[in-house]
Amino acid sequence: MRILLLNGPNLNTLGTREPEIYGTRTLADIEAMETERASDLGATVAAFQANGEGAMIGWLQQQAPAADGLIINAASYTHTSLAIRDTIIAIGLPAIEVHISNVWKREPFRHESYISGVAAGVIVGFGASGYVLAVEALVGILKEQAPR
Ligand code: CA2
Repeated sequence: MRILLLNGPNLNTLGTREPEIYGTRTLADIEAMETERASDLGATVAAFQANGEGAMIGWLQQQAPAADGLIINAASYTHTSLAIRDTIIAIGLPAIEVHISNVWKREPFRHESYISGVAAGVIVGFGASGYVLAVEALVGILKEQAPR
């Protein structure tokens, strides 16, 4: 099982500011946690972060043919990007949407997601641990799908 982990704009600066909202872990910490849990579960992780929508979409198009599932925190593009939604549909991989913060406790514009409607599930508000929960959920889905 090969899992794609895609993080969107500004998440490369995690751990440097607003720790009350986003915690103290860096993106490198998160990618390491994710890779370790995936390995326990028999999966590998290919991780990428980009600040631009085009780079995120290009990476998904390039990686998807050799992947089984996607974990995505599209950051602010969650609330704006029909293009990323269309890409998730096009690549056809089961996707788990993650948000570090509890978007439901925040501004109303964070309550809209273009991703949720095309995701297998959404994990919100558990901090960096949400990424670990996501890999567990995704591996569960992939094992269910696999022919016995
Ligand atoms: O809670 C999340 O994971 C978000 O996807 C984070 C996005 C925000 O626009 C979404 O509504 C919810 C923002 C990411 C900003 O990244 C930061 C990195 C370091 C410090 C502060 C913000």
